[in-house]
Amino acid sequence: MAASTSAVSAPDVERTDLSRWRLNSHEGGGRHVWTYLSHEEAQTAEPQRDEEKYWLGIEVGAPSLPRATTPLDAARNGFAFYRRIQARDGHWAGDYGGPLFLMPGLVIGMYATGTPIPREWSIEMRRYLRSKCNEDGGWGLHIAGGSTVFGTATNYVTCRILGMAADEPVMVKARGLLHKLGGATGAPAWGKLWLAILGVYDWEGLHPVPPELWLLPDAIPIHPWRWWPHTRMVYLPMGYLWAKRFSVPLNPFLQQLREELYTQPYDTINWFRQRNNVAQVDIWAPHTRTLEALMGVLAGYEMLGPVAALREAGIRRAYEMVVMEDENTGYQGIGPVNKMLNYLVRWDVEGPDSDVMRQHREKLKDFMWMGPEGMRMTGTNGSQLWDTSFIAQALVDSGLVDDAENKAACARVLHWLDECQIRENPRHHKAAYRFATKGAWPFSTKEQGYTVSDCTAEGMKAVIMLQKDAGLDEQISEARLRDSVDLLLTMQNKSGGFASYETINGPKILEWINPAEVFGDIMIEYDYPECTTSVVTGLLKFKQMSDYRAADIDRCVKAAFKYIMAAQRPDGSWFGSWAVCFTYAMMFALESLHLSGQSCGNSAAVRRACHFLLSKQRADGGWGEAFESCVVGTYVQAKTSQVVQTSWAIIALLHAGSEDHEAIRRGVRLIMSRQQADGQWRDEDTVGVFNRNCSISYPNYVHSFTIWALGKAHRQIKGW
Ligand code: LAN
Repeated sequence: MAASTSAVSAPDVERTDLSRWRLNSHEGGGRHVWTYLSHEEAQTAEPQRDEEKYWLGIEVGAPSLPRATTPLDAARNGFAFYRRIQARDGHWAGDYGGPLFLMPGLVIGMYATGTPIPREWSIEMRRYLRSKCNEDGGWGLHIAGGSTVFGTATNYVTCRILGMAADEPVMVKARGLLHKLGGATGAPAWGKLWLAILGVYDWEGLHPVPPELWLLPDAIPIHPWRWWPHTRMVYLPMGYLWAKRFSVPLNPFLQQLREELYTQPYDTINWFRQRNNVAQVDIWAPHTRTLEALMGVLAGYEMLGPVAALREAGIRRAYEMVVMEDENTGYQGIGPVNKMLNYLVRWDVEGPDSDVMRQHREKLKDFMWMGPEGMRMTGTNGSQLWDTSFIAQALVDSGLVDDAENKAACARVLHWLDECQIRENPRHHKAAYRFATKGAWPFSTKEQGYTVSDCTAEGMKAVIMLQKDAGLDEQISEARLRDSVDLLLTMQNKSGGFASYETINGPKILEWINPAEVFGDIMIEYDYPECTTSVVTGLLKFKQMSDYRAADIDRCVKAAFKYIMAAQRPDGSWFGSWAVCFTYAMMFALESLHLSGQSCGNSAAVRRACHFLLSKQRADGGWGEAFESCVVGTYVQAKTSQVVQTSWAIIALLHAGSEDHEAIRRGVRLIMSRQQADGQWRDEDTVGVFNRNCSISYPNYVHSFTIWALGKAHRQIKGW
């Protein structure tokens, strides 16, 4: 399970000088670009700011604060530290790493297109990969996961491209494990894809991804526009690359890799038979009979020879859609996977010296995060809006917004939220099957530009709380908030629930043809309790300040509550999809029930929820839930209590109006006991998750939710 970190401190591992890294997040808009100064530049450059030091793991040297005796004092100390690491433009930056299947796409994509990899990146990516290698020598799908063929095969070739020799002990061990797992032939589809692009896996070993799918009439229930945006945006460029059988031409290095990756000579592998060969350790969502039957039909079509005109039209259509996606997202893509696949498509068509590739190259930087153990590729270009809107709400809810020393920080937050709101629909809107964006807040930056239901709601809540509740000078007019409300009201599903990026547009049976064996529930959108709750609370917050569309809001909220109640499990819990796990979802669900007037005093559902949460409290007063909860679907205790989950549980119990104040106090005491003298809390276990099976880091949660829980507890419970 646990990744070994021994390599980080090994003296012989090459590393850069951490004091020469700078984070240029001052350009506005929240863009993150880490740059490495030359020796000369470092002599005259501004000294590193606390923000940079903090994220690089260099001691910030913040002074010790007077010991907190009440939760509010502890929250105050917490923010005294946290505001030191606020970005100059007002948001909070952070490491959004965790998945280990992203950097291979970057490195293979750069290699395939001859894009030079900066030396400092290469050194630090190697250091990162060494540090995330499991004890058995392999890599997992993510930093908290056991070794898989996907993780090991793709990160193995990544290390090799980055210059690590085949006979280095780390490589020898990784190769040994890979062979023990059956070799790279058993990589899941997305692993096969990257290896095929590199020219070290035969395209014959991949199931077809015909771009002709994009030529189907929109009304067909399986048309890709109906898929979850991440999935359709990954399969779009994949279709192009598959149809073209895009591969790096064979060279002696790749020849050598072909020898290293398999347990038998490359030329003797029966590639066609590998299509359904996926190593057992990798499988989360096994192929269904329906998928295999469909793939059989597609394989037959390929054997007969596809209709050339159709194939050409499919390729052209996929390319046009890739162009629209690039232009809609400032060359970021919706995420790092389609970013790199689009990168290859555009290079293939437009060539390396085009303006398009110049822009694409520039935006590679947005996904590269430098941290204490090296450089990683992140799950999106950051989590800027998400983190900033939580701390904004925490500051208002706790009253810390009124402290004189926090005024400037709060004003900067509001200014950033103002800049981050998306004011127009996408440039290519209907043509690119994009959901409307006017009035939205995104998850990361305005430039990335995708609407997310809960991000829009949390962004809107943060603005209303800062402007109305805390009385900061208005930056965002009511008209602009009305745009957000209009947008949210169009995002509701028939069930009453809300999904992530858009409404549910496809049938559930699409999941039967989920071809990505490593992730579950990725084919279509689903209702999520977390997203639904955020939207409900956002709309109700808005209703407190305006009559605009009050009847529509009421109708929407009523239907949403029906969904939230129906999603509660008999044991009183809610299952969370975007962080670990029940504790997270319960915080959201109980917030919305609170707003509907339900509390322990008058609602059996809320009492059941509290009972569930209280039954999970640990002897030390804290809560700690393991990542495995998301995978197995039942509550699994972590090894130790975690401050973030303890904060979520406290916030949930406070929303519920739990009368067990002693339980809340014990939780509060645990959080306070873990606070450092300078006010900060140290990072603990990874709490983010996606697609049921992959962990992702939210290192800002340890600041925002602790401050929030302490401030809220102080306000709601008397006699500290
Ligand atoms: C995210 C991160 C944020 C998350 C919340 C806002 C928390 C959630 O409530 C809605 C869904 C959303 C926006 C979300 C969706 C999936 C993402 C984008 C991620 C978990 C971050 C990384 C992940 C993305 C799919 C990673 C790339 C992998 C692929 C399978 C393409």
